[in-house]
Amino acid sequence: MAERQRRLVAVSNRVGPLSDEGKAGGLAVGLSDALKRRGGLWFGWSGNTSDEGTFREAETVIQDHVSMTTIDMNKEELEGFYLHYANRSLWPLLHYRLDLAEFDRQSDRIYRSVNQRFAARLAPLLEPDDLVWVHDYHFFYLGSELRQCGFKGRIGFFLHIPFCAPEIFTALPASHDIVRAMLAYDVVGFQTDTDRRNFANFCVRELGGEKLPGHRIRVGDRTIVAKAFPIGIDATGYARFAVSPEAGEHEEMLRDLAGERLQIVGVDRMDYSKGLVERFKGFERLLEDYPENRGKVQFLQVAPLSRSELDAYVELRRELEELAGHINGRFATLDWTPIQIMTRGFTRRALAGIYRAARVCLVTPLRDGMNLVAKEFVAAQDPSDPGVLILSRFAGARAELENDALVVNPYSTDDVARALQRALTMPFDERSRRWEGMREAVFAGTAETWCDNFIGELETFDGSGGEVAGAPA
Ligand code: ADQ
Repeated sequence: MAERQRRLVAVSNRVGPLSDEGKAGGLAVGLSDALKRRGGLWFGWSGNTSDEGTFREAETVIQDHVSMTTIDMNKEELEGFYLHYANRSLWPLLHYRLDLAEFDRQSDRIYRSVNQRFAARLAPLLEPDDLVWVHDYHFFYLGSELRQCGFKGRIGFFLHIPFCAPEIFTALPASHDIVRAMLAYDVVGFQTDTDRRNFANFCVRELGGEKLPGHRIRVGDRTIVAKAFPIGIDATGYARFAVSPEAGEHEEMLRDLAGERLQIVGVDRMDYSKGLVERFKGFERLLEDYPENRGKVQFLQVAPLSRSELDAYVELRRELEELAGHINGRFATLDWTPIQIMTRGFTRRALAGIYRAARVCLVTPLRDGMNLVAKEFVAAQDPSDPGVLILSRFAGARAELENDALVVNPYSTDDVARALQRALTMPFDERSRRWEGMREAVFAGTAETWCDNFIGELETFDGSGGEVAGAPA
């Protein structure tokens, strides 16, 4: 198909790595596979600050048919755009944490201007028939800014994190401007149908729009597609990682360490959205309410530090370390440490080995767009001894895995403890049956199908693409 040859241009805050070995975040894992397959341009921030900031000359690295072009930010841009607006206003708000969200007009102004600067730098690199795919909450205004620069081609947007209920989103002073700007995209993708519905309801209730058949929304003279595209992993590749020598070494190390004990693992960036405090309390409740587990289980939480510049994250680390100390102090014996927390990164292969050594994986975020750890855990399991997934009802992954994971309310310590007990005592046949069900889902909805579905929707879009949407006031 000739249309398949259109160039893909991806835009995201962090670019790369394309390598399997990288300590990649969720977004990079999905996107790099698509770009490598199609070839294209990946545009974003260099990760560096310089005095010239977004005006400094771009750098381009070409690897595996992908050009990775990045620009700097200056200190003021980085602070206002990334640390403040993206991470202190949008991230907590969209994860339903209005209590942690801070709003100020200075960072709002800088966020808009960085979006405008990125669009101005990207626009000259675009061909009219490029498919531009913008990622995540850092770049809500980028599409509308590209339209202002005169780009009339297709632009899609995918939100990796939740889109909260309109009742919460309206607390953001710029909520109307942001959603109006999102209407400049042709296709807007969400992780789940709940997120899509929240967005559609905002358009209807706040902007007087209407829902049309075929996942379309009309606001004024703009009609766009808003649809759920649940992100997946490279399931086959991941299953291969899990049997690599490096994974084997890590699996063995953990099994040796555990001995006869059953291993519970959690793997999350250290972020308040991941429900780590509640999870630790759930584990403590397990040891309280089901004392037969004392000395028989051990819990490893891998939690690489993220955003350590922000107070909320420093506070979280302190609280977790204290809590782990408290649990160990209360239950440890000379030869048993119940809970261990590790803040270092692992390669994807090493992590796959850790998943494989686990009898139970705890994925209990208070909110999560999707949560790829849940899917990686499933893909990494040994069919002859598969582990059990305990999954939060508030993770996007629930939609695909709820039949066979043990679904919990992460706020309920009792619920988490009960699910842990059930998982630890689950007979092999049930473990195996549940794992087969989840495996099927993880192999059906992969990173590849996610990309193909989104790009397919963007390619076939026949709405009023190219018009300038209501520019933000
Ligand atoms: P994240 O919030 O980063 O992603 P998640 O989807 O779980 O959450 O992805 C984390 C990734 O980091 C996984 O691929 C995991 O293997 C990796 N990782 C975690 N700890 C690691 C460690 N110690 N060493 C190396 N790698 C580690 C955001 C959204 C999610 C959404 C993704 C993708 O918050 O909801 O699922 O984007 O869209």
